[in-house]
Amino acid sequence: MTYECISVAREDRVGIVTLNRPKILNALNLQLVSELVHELERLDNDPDIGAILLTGGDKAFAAGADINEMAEASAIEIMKRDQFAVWDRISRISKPIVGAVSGFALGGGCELMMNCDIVIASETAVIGQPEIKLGVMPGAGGTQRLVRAVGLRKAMEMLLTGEPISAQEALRCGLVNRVVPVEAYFREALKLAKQIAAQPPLAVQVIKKAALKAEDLPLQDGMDYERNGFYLLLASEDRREGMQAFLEKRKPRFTGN
Ligand code: DAK
Repeated sequence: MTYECISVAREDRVGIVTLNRPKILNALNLQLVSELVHELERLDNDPDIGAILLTGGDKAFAAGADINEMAEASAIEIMKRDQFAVWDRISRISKPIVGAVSGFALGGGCELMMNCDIVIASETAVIGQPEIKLGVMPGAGGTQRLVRAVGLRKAMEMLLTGEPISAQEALRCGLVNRVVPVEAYFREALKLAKQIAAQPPLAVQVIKKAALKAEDLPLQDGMDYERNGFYLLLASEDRREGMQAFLEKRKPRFTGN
C-alpha cells in the first residue's frame, strides 16, 4: 500500500506512522486522515505488531484540520462526508499508540495527540485548541478529552482563548507524559513503544481497554469490567508462560495466545 500523506515503517514489533505534509505543517486533510485510519487499522490487525508509534515532524506534529479544505465546505457537505466516523475509528484502535510530538499540535492535531495513549513531547511542542479564533469549535473530541485530561478550568481557558500552551505547561497539567529535548523525543517514544510491544499482547490490549473505560464508567462498573478482563487473561497461554517463566527464573516467551 502506498500513501501520499503519511509514511510508514516498522522496527521490531512497533509500527511507525509519520504524518507527512511538512509544507503545510501536517495539516490534516481528508486524504491524510483516511490514510491514517487505514494504516492504524492495518497495524491493529497485524499480529506481528505490538504497539504503534504516531509522529509528525520536528516543526509540527499537526497544525490542525486543513483550513483550505474546511473554508468553503458547507455544514451539509461536512455532515455528508461523515468525517466524525473516521475519527471515531481512530479512538477504537485496540493496540497502544505512543505519540511522539514536536512543534505544533493544534486543533485536530491536539485532538489526534489526545487519542494517543502515552505522549512523549519535545520541549518545542506548542499545544492548543485554536478553533475559536476561526469562529468554530473543536469537532473531534477537543472539548471532551481536554477537560478529562487537564480538568475543567485549564481546558476552559485553552478552549475559550484559543491560546496554546508550552510543552512544560502540558507536562504540568498532565496532557503529556514526558518532555525531552527535540533531538530525543522520537528515540524516547520508540524506546517506550518497543518496551510495550514486548509485553504479552492480550494483556496489553485488555489493560488499554479497561483503563479507557475508567473515563466513562462509575467506579464499581469499572471494577466489574476490570474483573472480567482479569478472568479472561487467566485463561490465556501467556499467563501460564509468564508465571512459569518467573518460577523458572527465565525470560518469558509470549505468543499472544
Ligand atoms: N491548514 C492549512 N494550512 C495550514 C494550516 C492548517 N491548519 N496550518 C498551517 N498551514 C500552512 C500555512 O498556511 C502556510 O502555508 P503557505 O503560506 O506556506 O502556503 C504553511 O502551513 C506554514 O505556516 P505558517 O507560515 O503560518 O507558519 P508559522 O510558523 O508562521 O505559524 C502556525 C504556524 C501553526 C501558528 C500557523 O500556521 C497557524 O496558526 N495555523 C493554523 C492553526 C489552526 O488554526 N489550527 C486549527 C484548525 S481548525 C472535524 C475534525 C477536526 C476538526 C474539525 C472538524 N470533524 C471530524 C468534522 C479540527 C479543526 C481544526 O483543527
